[in-house]
Amino acid sequence: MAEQPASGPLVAIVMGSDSDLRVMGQAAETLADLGIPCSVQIISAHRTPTLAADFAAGAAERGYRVIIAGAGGAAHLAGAMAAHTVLPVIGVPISTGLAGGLDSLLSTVQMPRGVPVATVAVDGAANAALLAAQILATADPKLGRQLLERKEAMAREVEEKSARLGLAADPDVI
Ligand code: RP5
Repeated sequence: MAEQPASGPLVAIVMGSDSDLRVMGQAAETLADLGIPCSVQIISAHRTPTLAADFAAGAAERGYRVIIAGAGGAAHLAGAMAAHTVLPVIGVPISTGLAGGLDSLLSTVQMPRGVPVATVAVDGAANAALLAAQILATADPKLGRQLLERKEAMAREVEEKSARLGLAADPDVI
C-alpha cells in the first residue's frame, strides 16, 4: 500500500446522492471532532459508474486508508468501492421509505464471499466514522488513547444518568 502523504485526507466519505448528505454529514462531523482529515464526495455506483471504479482503484495510492460509502435503495456504492480496492470499506445504508431502509441495509450488507463491506446500522454514519477511526488507531496510539477517553466519557454519562434516576448500581458488578 502507498505511503500516506503528510497532510492529505485519510478517510474518503462517498455518497450516492446529495440527498444522502443529511446522514453522511454526521460521519464528516465525527471525523472532524477526532481531528481526522477526510474528503466528502458524491459518487454513484449507477449514475457515475466509471468514476466509482476509478476512485476506488486509485484511493490507496492517493493516501486514503479507509473508505466510508453511504447509499440508499439499490445501495451498491460500498460494494462497488470494495470491488476495486483492498482498503477497508465501511458501508452506511441510508434510510428509505421502504421498511425504514431495509432495502439499503440488505443491498449494502449482502456482499459475496471475497469482497467484504463492514456494514453499520441504517443511517449509522457516526458509527462508520468511529469504526474508521478505530481502524486508523491500530497504527496510531495517540488516536487510540483519544478513542478510549471517548469510551470512558460515554460510560460516565451512563452512570450519571443512572444516578440522576436514583438507580442503584449492582454491588456484585461494581
Ligand atoms: C441512491 O439513491 C442514493 O444513494 C440515494 O440514497 C438514493 C436516492 O437518490 P436521489 O434520487 O435522491 O438522488 O443512489
